[in-house]
Amino acid sequence: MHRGTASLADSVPIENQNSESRRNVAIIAHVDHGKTTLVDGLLRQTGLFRSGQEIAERVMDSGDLERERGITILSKSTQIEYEGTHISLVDTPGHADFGGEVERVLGMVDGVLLLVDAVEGVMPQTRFVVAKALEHGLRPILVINKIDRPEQRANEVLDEVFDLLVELGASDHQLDFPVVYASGANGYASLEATTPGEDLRPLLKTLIRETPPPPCDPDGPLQFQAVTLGWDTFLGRLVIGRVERGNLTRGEVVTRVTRTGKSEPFRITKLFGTEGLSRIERESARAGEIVILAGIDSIEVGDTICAKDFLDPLPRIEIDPPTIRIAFSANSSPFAGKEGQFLTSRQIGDRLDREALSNVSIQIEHTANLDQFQVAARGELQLAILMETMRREGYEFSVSRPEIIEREIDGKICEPVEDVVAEVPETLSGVVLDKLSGRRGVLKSMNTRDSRTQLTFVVPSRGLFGYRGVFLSDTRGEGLLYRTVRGYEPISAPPPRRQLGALVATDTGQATPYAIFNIQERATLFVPPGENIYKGQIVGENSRVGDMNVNLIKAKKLTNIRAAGKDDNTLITPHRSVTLERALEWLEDDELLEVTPKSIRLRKKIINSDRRKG
Ligand SMILES: Nc1nc2c(ncn2[C@@H]2O[C@H](COP(=O)(O)OP(=O)(O)OP(=O)(O)O)[C@@H](O)[C@H]2O)c(=O)[nH]1
Ligand SMILES: [Mg+2]
Repeated sequence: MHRGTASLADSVPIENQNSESRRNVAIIAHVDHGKTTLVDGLLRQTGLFRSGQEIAERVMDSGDLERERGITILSKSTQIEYEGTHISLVDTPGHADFGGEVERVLGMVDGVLLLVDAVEGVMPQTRFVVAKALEHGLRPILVINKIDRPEQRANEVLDEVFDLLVELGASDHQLDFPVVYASGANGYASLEATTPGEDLRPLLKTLIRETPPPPCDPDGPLQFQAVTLGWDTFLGRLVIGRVERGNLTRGEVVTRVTRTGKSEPFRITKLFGTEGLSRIERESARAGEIVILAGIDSIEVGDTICAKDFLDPLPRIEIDPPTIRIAFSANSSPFAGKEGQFLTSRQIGDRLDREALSNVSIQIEHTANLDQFQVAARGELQLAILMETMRREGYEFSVSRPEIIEREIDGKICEPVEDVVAEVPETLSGVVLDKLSGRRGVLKSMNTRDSRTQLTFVVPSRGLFGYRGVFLSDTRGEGLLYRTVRGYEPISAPPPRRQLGALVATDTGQATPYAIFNIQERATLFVPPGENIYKGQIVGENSRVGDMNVNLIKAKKLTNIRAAGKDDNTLITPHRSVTLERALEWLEDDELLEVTPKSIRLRKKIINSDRRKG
């Protein structure tokens, strides 16, 4: 099974190494600052891509949705070897909704590479990941990345990071962090901002020198915490984590300790380490190593695996609570059951429960209504990814409008508030300022460089509901918007409502070009001509306040009306297709989002227009 390269073939078997020659490091940063690309560079540098081997970009982004969207969703680890030191690298997501993925892996590393883009500098999620690293007592190695960019401003970025650490209460030791300047994409690093390096060795050397080896007691009784769960068709459930104490041996009987303190013995049937992109079978692993084991199906992230005669569970993994909640139920639309494979509430509930076992930042509440499940998460994107994953697996369901989760702090009801950074062409800064101020945003700073303006705000999560769509259209796709939950503050005002009404179909049938043509001046359509629609379905957005009922299947003889793209004589405006993220932001309380493997439709909860008010 060994698929390593020459440099690895000569090395000492991993089993025989002591913890001095081992480092466990997580790579953390704001979204897009280059974490996954840097891992490619490090794999290449240490020879784990064989020469001539065709490798995809960003190999750690191995999930389908990660590849399609070009973002990291799950934390994943790989191992490289450099001059006799084995380094486990944990790549983490930078998007705020997946912050729980960063939190859950920090317990198994002894150092972090904090990447900061040499142009963008400190961003909201930089602050979040630094705060979490400091809480874990870690001292970051600052990697000012993308130093190849001509507009780089490494010196200012270094000051920004220093100020951030001071603000977050870092210790003197943490403030004395090492700095490396790098270009992950070009595969070089340097200790000087002004001299580009030749390769990534300066970074590897700094990493090995500045990261402590894992604390390690190989002779004590076994302790191993499940940090990630995976699945393999042949092996079943895979459990990934770090051996905190003692040894793990294949074939050994060990005990799992659950959240409630219950214990369950099982036999370790397989044990693996990772080398580059391959899984390497192992006989044993010792304290300090990150490994994968099989042999137990029912396990939850945070459970400890202990020696069978010495139960000593580690503290559960603590992460920030979810901020939004949504209700999942079986699809009850007139088109229900036509496109999905798993339809019943029971199937949906089981699938959601399974998600919560492996995804620490998702919580499922079964409600008094047996057909409805409240799913709590860290943001709309996280929910959209869960929904997309389920529909690809064949599930069909409906969801309600997300709601913000309030918390009581010191007797006061509080709501989450977020750090928001909008980066837009200078001429558009006014409209962003107006709209966010109108949503209870407080402007913190505003800087213009090279005719791009960066505005930073603190805004309640509630106020941001539905804002992304508004921002995209206000900035015509030329703006960037980042948000990260910062904390909780007492509630100050009710949430804003959607400004524009829904266009609701009064009849079931096929949407006709004629009917669409007649309404398109007054609404933005969500469906193209020819689409099957049902009574009560939301087929567009009204251009005004208030809902509008419309007969979209009305036919009349077609003379000059043709579908878009067929002819110069285009009369039908292309429709705006419904995406999961935009739909979640758009929904109102009396509406539902219907999700099937083939379709995403919006509808009114009450199908009959005469029974709906307004
Ligand atoms: N100029 C330049 N661009 C880079 C560099 N490294 C990465 N990029 C680009 O930055 C973008 C994001 O890179 P990723 O490696 O996916 O960033 P990430 O931090 O893993 O992103 P998330 O996991 O989604 O948070 C891609 O378009 C890369 O091509 C670099 O060293 N220089
Ligand atoms: Mg990534």
